[in-house]
Amino acid sequence: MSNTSITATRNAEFFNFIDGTYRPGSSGSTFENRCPVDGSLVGSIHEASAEDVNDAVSAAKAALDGPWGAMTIAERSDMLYAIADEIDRRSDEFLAAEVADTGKPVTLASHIDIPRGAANFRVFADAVKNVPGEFFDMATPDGTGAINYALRSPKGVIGVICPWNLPLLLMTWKVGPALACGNAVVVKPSEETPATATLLGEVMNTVGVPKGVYNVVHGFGPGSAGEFLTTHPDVDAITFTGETRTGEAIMKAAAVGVRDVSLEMGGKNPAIIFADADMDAAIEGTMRSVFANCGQVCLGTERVYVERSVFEEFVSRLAAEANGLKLGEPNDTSTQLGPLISEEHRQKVLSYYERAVEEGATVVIGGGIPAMEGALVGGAWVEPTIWTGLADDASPVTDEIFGPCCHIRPFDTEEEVIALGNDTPYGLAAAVWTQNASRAHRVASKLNVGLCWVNSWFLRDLRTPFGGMKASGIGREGGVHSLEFYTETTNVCIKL
Ligand code: NAD
Ligand code: 6OD
Repeated sequence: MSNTSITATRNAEFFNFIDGTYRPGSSGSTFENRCPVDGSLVGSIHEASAEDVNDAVSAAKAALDGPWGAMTIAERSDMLYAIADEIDRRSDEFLAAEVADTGKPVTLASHIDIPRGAANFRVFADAVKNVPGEFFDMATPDGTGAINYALRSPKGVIGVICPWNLPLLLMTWKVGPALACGNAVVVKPSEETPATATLLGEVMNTVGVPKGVYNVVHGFGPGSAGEFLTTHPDVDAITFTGETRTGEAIMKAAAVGVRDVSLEMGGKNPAIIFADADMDAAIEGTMRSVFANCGQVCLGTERVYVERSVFEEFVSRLAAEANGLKLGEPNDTSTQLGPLISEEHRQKVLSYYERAVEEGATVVIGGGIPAMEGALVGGAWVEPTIWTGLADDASPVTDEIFGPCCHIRPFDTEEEVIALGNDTPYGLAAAVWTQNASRAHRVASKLNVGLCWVNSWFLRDLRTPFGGMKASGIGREGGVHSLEFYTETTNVCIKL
């Protein structure tokens, strides 16, 4: 059963990857992985028991004392480049695996998910080599002085808990910097999307990453691998991406033993369109921010505020574009919109489609289940949907839905729209569309968000701080911010 190669498309078996070896869960428990395009079976996932998670954590701990812990930064950095190159070399397999798990169009996954999987290793390989150290020369009363310098060391074993919406991208966003800093990781992928994390184990073995440095345990959250990992006393820090509710549970678990957390969580992100915006660009950008990945992007827009003088024009243009979106098979390169991740998530999104009507929305487009054909009838499809006319406290305007939908509301003044934008428990991202640079700066500086795009959306420089305020998260990752989270610092003070 060891070192079993997975076939990423059908009848696959998704094993745990522990100490460099693929293995089933010790309890023998498995669960199904279904493709949301048509509900077909992708394969069977081997659930890790508490004992398996313990083995993974022990393997990670041992790796820190082995050859991995002895490597120089330059050697580790070279190894991260080798991982990235191998992902690129096997990008077709990663693409097939991601598409089978998520149903997202290949045109999206081949441009975003898979290349970013590789880039996340390269950027942190570079960062760790180039980050300067801290040094302070100090005077002392006896006149001889002292010098201070800060040493960085890995934090240890990092628990990496991942969601399903951008599985490889978001997992490597954590694993890349964690390994660059010399840590060992135990990854718990989402139960919906086991494939790319599992496949990455083969890459690690191919390029010679020492065993135990990268481990994968499969399962669910409470009472399963997620909880076993986050409550394990030998996990030194936990990095999490997912729902705010889950992040709260993980933060409680991390309090025992006072372990550090990095939490990237939900959002209810506004897009603000001023009348002086380049309207073509605003429509194109808002189409992406609302509908990309079928609305399942934490940074995506679900609240659109449009200056009153261009409100009607914006609504009708966005509706026309959204009506033209082509839903279909992921491998068809003309497909623009895939299904939601699962039937369970579809029920959640559809419940908001119903509530929007009950709470008084005008349904501009969509609002239901599209008429799919053939096998696709069994998939988790929903219509792209636009509403107007809801009150600011209506549930589709306040709750994160995570589907291909948005509410559009007119506004009159800059002050009003800043207040509307901030009227949410979340604080992840915003998009502001205006050609007035002073206004752009003023508004961006007053929105309580971790990321504010002006005249763009999801334009990413991986050296910049990424994360959310308020209920959207704790901490920032990206560039040196990741290095801060994944290392401990020791100040050495030498009296001269
Ligand atoms: P989720 O919180 O349901 O699950 C995420 C992971 O946590 C899964 O692996 C799950 O098994 C695990 N988990 C669940 N309960 C747990 C527990 N008690 N202990 C340990 N692990 C547990 O999130 P999801 O549905 O997979 O992803 C969608 C959510 O993720 C949305 O809210 C979205 O906004 C958010 N998200 C945020 C970002 C960001 O960068 N801020 C990025 C992507 C997704
Ligand atoms: O681009 C990234 O680094 C990142 N973490 C994106 C998150 C997208 C959320 O769905």
